Amino acid sequence: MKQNKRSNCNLQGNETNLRDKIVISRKQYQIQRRKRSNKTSEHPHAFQDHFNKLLGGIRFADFPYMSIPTLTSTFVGGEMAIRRAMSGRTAVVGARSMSSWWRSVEPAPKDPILGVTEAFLADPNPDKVNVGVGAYRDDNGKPVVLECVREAERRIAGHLNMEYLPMGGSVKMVEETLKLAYGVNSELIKDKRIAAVQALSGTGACRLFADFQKRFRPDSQIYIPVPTWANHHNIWRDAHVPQKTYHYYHPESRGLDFAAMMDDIKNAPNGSFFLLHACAHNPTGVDPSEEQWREISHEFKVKGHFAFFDMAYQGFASGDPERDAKSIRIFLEDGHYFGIAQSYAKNMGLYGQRVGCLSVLCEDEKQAVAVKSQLQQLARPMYSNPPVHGALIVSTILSDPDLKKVWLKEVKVMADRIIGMRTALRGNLEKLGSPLSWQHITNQIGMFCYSGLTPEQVDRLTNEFHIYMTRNGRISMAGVTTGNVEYLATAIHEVTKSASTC
Ligand code: KET
Repeated sequence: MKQNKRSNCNLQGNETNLRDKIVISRKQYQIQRRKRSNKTSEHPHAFQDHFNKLLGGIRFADFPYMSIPTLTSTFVGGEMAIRRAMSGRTAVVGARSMSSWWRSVEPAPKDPILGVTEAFLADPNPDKVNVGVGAYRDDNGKPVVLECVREAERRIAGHLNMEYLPMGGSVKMVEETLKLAYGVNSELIKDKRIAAVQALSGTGACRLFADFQKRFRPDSQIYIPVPTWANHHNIWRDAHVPQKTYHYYHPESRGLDFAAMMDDIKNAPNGSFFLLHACAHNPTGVDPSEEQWREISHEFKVKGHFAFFDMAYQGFASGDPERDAKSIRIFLEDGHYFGIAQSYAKNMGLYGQRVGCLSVLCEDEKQAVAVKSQLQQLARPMYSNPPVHGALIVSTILSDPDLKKVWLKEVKVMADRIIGMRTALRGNLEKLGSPLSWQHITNQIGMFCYSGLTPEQVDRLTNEFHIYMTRNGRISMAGVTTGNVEYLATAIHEVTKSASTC
């Protein structure tokens, strides 16, 4: 009884407090608003400074296919949303009604890649074509489950428990994954010099590394190629690592701007972090040659730079995962310490299983143990431990020599189908009498064709022909089939025939 009385009393007290708070907060809010409006001449400046700092070395001119709002949200979106939310909060302090919690939250801009799939799915047109997301389709346009994966699933079914994996994930899967990148007989693996954890596919591996970089090299920046996979910018932005860019693609020659890239590598402060695509560069389909990789590796050595390889397409460049690891092997020969993000989304078709690996090459076993323990500590509060099923599929396939052979054959089949579609797309465009050169379609490698189509031409393809692709003109060749290649070529010809260049 006594207890009740006291709590009633408290309740009334709380209500009075709340009313007081509302009155006070309104007054404070008005005072703050007045203060803010007096400061208007100073405020935009302060914000501009902060904004510039966040943008780091980003040059607006490097991203002609992104509108200023998209560019802004890509690089500083999270930061701006938080600022907006915080300024909104001032008005509701002490007067939290259920409806006011998220009033200041505005819709996030659509993802430039996954947003394309959303738009494609919403289109009822039966002739629609999706060459947006980098996901492999068979020649009937259907998603593929590899035979090696089906066999692994048969073996796994009902035989294993669903207990948590350790924070670092499946040891067996990680071990097999390291062999793919560092070599089957790598001494580094035997000497336990590689700190490696299972990651939530390639994205998770990049993010874990970005967080690790921020925690242990808090003043560092990351150099990112222009262009790159759009999500790289989001990942390092959300990890609060300032971004710089380096030259990569040369639009006129549709090849690598090697000289400018080397200049940027030379001009970066010693000991800088660089993000490199290990093979099948996304979105350009342009990779350095072996000789160029050697030069890059040499210059990294001279400058003491750290290379972080994103290897999301091992096997998709040449059809052979071993050959596609060449860039990494060159860096190994030169004695670098680097990091790698690996993914089984594409080369094993395990997109939704989210299975990948982050590895960091260390000086010795002791350092590797320390680094791994820190990677695990970063993972623990984020997702605790990674999912088990995809890891089991991968370790089942790679630890059985016969099943591994089946996988290698299937990777080659996927890569070859894409190469065939490159020839077919180019051939169809030439047959239509396109006045433009489409040689780059067959010169480029990997999953994508960086077509040179402008954002306006892409919009026409979508609006008039129901063809969906990213606005930077990237065509996912994995979505091109013998059934849609002619239609695609006709539509591309239609939107480009009056252009002097594509
Ligand atoms: N790196 C690169 C270069 C990359 O293209 C992707 C995916 C990833 C990492 C991440 O893949 P994950 O599924 O996390 O292992 N790219 C395709 C899909 C996407 O945007 O998420 C794409 O570019 O279409």
